Amino acid sequence: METMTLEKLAENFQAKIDADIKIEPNDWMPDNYRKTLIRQISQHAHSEIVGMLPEGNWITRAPSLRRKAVLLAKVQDEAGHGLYLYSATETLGVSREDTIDDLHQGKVKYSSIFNYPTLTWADMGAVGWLVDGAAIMNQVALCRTSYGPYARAMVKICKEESFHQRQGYEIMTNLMNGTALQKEMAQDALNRFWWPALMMFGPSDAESKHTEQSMRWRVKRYTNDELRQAFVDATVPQAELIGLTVPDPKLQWNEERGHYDFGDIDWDEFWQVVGGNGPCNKERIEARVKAKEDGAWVREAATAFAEKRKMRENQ
Ligand code: FAQ
Repeated sequence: METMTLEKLAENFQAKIDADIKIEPNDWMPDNYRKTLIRQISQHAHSEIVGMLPEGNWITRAPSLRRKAVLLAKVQDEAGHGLYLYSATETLGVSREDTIDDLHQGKVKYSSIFNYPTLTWADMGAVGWLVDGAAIMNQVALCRTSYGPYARAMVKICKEESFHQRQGYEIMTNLMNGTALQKEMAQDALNRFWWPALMMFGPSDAESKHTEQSMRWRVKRYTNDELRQAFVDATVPQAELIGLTVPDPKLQWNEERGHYDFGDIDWDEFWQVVGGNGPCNKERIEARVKAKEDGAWVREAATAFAEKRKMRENQ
């Protein structure tokens, strides 16, 4: 009897998904659907927050007041994205505190891309253009994901990511209109960020362990390889337009497929970075742990004030 009921619940759940009806926090959902969402949304939240570090590194060194204001606004937007996404994770029954502790203890992942250093000002261009560009490609699809709170968070996030991509491309365009040294700096940033940006979309479809089930649940609307291809197709003409060369000798337009063919991704590098051995993994986590420790007094003061007010109200 119990099994029958569960079967019926699962059947109704899948029927809702197939009819594109959003799943909301209080609806019945299979345990693994909940677990998949907690993993994906919390990883996404951590990526937004850890992702503030490589660009935050350049706020004090921005070359003009305008560029500083733009970069500051962008980095603050990423903090906001992290907060919406932690809230969306909480609707699935986990606490924000535990989720963040898992990150600090190295138990969970965040996007591989944020483990690469930002060495020059041109990296602010490459990150905005390529990293936010890749993020949008993935996140526009997630506006139609099956879990309501995640889908709704994505709508606002995508609007902001679009501004982020534009400001990055503007930096690259300005550098490509500049001196030989500035052009060289822009090309060097593209050389270093191109392949890691392609890795953001995750392992190839053949190696991706979650894609098949996540597509059935409409958590994901496109596969990793489909989104990676769409990103390459959209980005290569942008590079060419401003005189940049994509660092891939195998890159070629394939008339028959109507897509660019591109070279092999170094998956060993990807798994090394995901496994904690990228150039900046250690310092990124240390920076997050330090930020939490440094902010402890603020949380204590806020809680003490709230408790005092409660006591006064009860008097
Ligand atoms: N890095 O079976 P799949 C941004 C993990 S936001 C690290 O294919 P799935 C904005 C994966 O989690 C960037 N780990 O997994 C910004 C799984 O882990 P498990 C973040 C990765 O979930 C810009 C395992 O490998 N965006 O950048 C990566 O079906 C500038 C097997 O992989 C999102 O998180 C990776 N690149 O597909 C902020 C979007 N790829 O189970 C600041 C939402 C895969 O072993 C500055 N997430 N893994 O623990 C997704 O769409 C999906 O989770 C994928 C992966 C597509 C990332």
